[in-house]
Amino acid sequence: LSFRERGMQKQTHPVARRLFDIMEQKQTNLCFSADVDNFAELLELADKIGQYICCIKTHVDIMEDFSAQNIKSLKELSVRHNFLIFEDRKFADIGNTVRSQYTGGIYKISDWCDITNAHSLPGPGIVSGLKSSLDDKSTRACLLIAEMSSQGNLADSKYKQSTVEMASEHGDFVIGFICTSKVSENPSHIHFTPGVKLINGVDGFGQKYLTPDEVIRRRGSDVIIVGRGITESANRIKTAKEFQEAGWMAYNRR
Ligand code: UP6
Repeated sequence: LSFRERGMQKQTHPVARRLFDIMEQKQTNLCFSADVDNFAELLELADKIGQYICCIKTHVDIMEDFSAQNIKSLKELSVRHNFLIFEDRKFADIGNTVRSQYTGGIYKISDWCDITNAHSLPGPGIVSGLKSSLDDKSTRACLLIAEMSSQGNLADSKYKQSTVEMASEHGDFVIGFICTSKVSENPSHIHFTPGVKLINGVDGFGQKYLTPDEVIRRRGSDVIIVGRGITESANRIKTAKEFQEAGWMAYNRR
């Protein structure tokens, strides 16, 4: 099924539907992992490469200058260039705690991010806790971390399977997975894969890199997450376009 057809499935969550729409409209399955430490750089990148991405992924707790105003500016860019905002918070605590972490503190993540993510390790209470804080579940969504890209991670096949079951029980909030290959046969689930570069490799801390073609065409994932492949390149804009083209070509070949 194409992204468009998957967006039209009955059980597809509104946020997933929007993402499928954006991907088809802009012909991109590139999620840019904006792992920089200041908003001037993040906003400039979002503006310059916004046309090539379906989603921007943030780590709000690595920013030196977080403010509501800076988030408002990012939000404006996401509207102008039509991409979603995904806060890679990787929640991992009991439901009652993640509920406060999602809505409270200085970041108030649930106010501004379309998508966030959570480890399935604590059990389904983590999803219920996150969900319970939302007045309108149709505007916010979550990915469960079924697999990781790092060497030696502890997510085995049983863990992965249980994560998929957990997602299926919470279709009103969980729209897909962080994973290294397709884990669910449900067409409304979206698969996001980090650890992507134009050539295979590994960084100094066990991060494993695969190519867009391997991830999308061979392993059946949907969205490539690219950080340093773009941020460390000499020409970030041109490189972002290269990843967009490589990801989209792999999707078309599939
Ligand atoms: N990320 C992974 N692997 C996972 C889950 N998340 O790399 O299993 C996140 C990292 C980083 C990004 O936190 O923000 O994806 C990958 O960045 P990179 O392309 O620079 O390696």
